[in-house]
Amino acid sequence: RRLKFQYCKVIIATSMVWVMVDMFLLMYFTDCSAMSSADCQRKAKEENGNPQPPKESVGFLEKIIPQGLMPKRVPTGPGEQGRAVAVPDSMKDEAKEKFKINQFNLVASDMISLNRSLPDYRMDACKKKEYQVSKFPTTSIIIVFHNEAWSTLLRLVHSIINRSPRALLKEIILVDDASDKDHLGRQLDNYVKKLPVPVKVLRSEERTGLIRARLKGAAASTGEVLTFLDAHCECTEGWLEPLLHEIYKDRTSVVCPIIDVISDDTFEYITGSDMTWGGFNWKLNFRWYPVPQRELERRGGDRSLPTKTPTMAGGLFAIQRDYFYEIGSYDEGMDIWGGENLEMSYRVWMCGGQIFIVTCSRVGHVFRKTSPYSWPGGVARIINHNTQRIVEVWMDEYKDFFYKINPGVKNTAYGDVTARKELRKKLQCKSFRWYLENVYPESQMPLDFYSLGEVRNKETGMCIDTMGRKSGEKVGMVACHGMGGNQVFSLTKKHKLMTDDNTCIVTSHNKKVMLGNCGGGNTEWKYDQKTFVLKHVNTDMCLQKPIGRERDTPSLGSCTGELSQQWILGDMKFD
Ligand code: UD2
Ligand code: MN
Repeated sequence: RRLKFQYCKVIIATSMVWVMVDMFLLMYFTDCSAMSSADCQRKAKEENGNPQPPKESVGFLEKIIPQGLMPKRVPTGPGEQGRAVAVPDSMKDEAKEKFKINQFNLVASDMISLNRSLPDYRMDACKKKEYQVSKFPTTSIIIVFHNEAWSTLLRLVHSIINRSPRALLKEIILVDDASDKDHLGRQLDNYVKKLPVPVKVLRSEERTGLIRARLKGAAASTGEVLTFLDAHCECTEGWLEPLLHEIYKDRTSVVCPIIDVISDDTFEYITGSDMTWGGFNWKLNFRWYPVPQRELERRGGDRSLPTKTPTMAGGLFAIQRDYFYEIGSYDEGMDIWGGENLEMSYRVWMCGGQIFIVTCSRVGHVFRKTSPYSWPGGVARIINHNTQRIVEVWMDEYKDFFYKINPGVKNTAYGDVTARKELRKKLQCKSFRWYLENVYPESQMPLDFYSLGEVRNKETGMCIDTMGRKSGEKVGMVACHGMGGNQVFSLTKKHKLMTDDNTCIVTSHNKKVMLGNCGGGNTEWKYDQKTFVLKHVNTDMCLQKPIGRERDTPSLGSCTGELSQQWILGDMKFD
C-alpha cells in the first residue's frame, strides 16, 4: 500500500509538472499562428503589460524533463528571433508621434515580448569555448537611466536574467537619474520584486547625469565585478562568461562586448562587426574604425580572441570593482553625458591597464540619432565642459588639436581638475605620447608636426577651408575666420597637410587640389619656411591661390615663388 501511495505521488507530481509546463509555455510564447495580425499585436501588448516568468525556468524544466520530450515551439510573436517589427498601418500615426518620447519606435518596442528570443549570434569558435565559471568573480550589473521606456528597460533586465549564469549574477542595480515618468516609480519597484534575481532600484532626486549616476550604482554594489549597460540593450546567449573570463585572468583588463545594433525603427537585432575598434578624431568624438592588420596578427588571426582597443564606446563594459576605484573610477566633475568613455580609455591605458573588445560577447544596443532628454545648460556647453576636463588632465601637448578646432572653448570654465591631475601623478601614468605611440599608432593625431592652424595665402589673405566636404571633393578657399573648425590643418612631419577625420589635401590625376584620405597617394607637401612655398612632392608643383574660373579653390601651378604661391601656416614649430 505504501508503495502504491508512493506511485500515486509520482504520477500526481509528474502530471502537475506537465500542467505547469503547458501553462508556462502558453504564457511564455506569444503564439500568433491562428490569429489575425491585429489580434496578435494586441496579445503581444498584453503580454508586455503582464510580467512573464523569465526564461530561466525553462532551464529548470529542461533538467527534469527528458531530452526530446520538450514540446518544440518556436516563438512567432513580433520581434521574436530578433526579427524586425512591422507596425500595422492603423498604428503608424501613433508610432510616429511616440517616436519623439525616446527617439526610438516605442510602439514597435512595446509590441515585442519582454522575453523575446534571439538567435545565438556567436561565431563557432566562441560556442566551443568552455569556461571555468565556478572560479569566476560575481558581477553587479549597473544600469543608469533617465526617462527610459518600460519595454526597453525591462526587456534588458529579462535578457540579463535569461542569459546569464545565475551563480555569477550578484544583483542588478537600476539607477534612476531623476526620471519623471510614472512607470519608473512604484510600478518598477513592484515589478522587480517578483524577479528571481535581487534588483536594487536607486533614485536621484536631482538630475546628476550618467557619470555620477553610475558612481552611485557602483557605490551600492556588492559584486566583485561591475558591469555597466545602457538602459536599452539586450544581452545575447553567452554574453557574460567571456567578459568575466578576461577579468578573472587579469584584473586590470577592462572589457567590452561587441555592441550590436537594435534598430531604432524596427527593433531588428542586427549584428555588428568584430573587425572594428574604438578611436577618436581631433574633436574628440568617439568613432569606430577597422581593426588594423597588426592587431589581427597579434591574435594570430583568431577572431574569437579579444581585440585590444584604444578606446571604448562607453556604455557597455565590465571592470573589476576594486580596480575601478584604484584606477580613479570616474571624473565626478563631468556632467550629464559625454567624454567619460575617452577619459576612462586614456586613463586605463596610460596608467597600466588595458581595454579589450571581447568578440565572443555580444550585446545589442538601440543607437539613436538624437538625444531624447533635456540637456540643462545646453548640449555644447556640457560636452565642451566634459571634453575640456579630459584634454586638460590627459592629453598633454596634444590638447591643442581640440582647442585649435574649438578655439572658443579655450577660455570657458571647466571646474577644478587638480584632484584628477593628482590622480594621474599618484598612479604614475604614462604620457599621451606614449599612448599614441604604443596603443594607438593608427590615430589621426600626428605624433610630430610642423604646424597646426590655418593655412593663409599671402597675396589674397584667404584661408584654405574644407567647407565641411569629404574626401574626393574640392577644397574651399574663403575668408579666414579664426574660429578653427574647417580651417584647421596640420603640416605633419610626414609632410601631410592634414585636417580632422583623416582628411588631407591631395592632388587629383588632372592636378586639381582636392580633399583625400591621408592614407592614399599624392599626399606629400614640402614647406619652405624661408620662401613660404608649399611644394607638392609628386608633381613638383606649388600650391597657389585660385586661378581662372575656379575662384574658390586653391590650385596647383609651376613654382615661381611669387606671393600668390606663398602661405602662412598657423602655429609653426620648426626645429
Ligand atoms: C554613448 C554610450 C553611453 C555613454 C555616452 C557618452 C554606448 C552604447 N553608449 O551614448 O553609455 O558612454 O556615449 O557619455 O556606448 N542617462 C542618465 N542621465 C543622463 C543622461 C543619460 O542616466 O542625464 C542614461 C541614459 O538613460 C542611458 C545612458 O545614460 O541609459 C546612456 O545614455 P544614452 O543612451 O543617451 O547614450 P548613447 O548611447 O547615445
Ligand atoms: Mn544608449
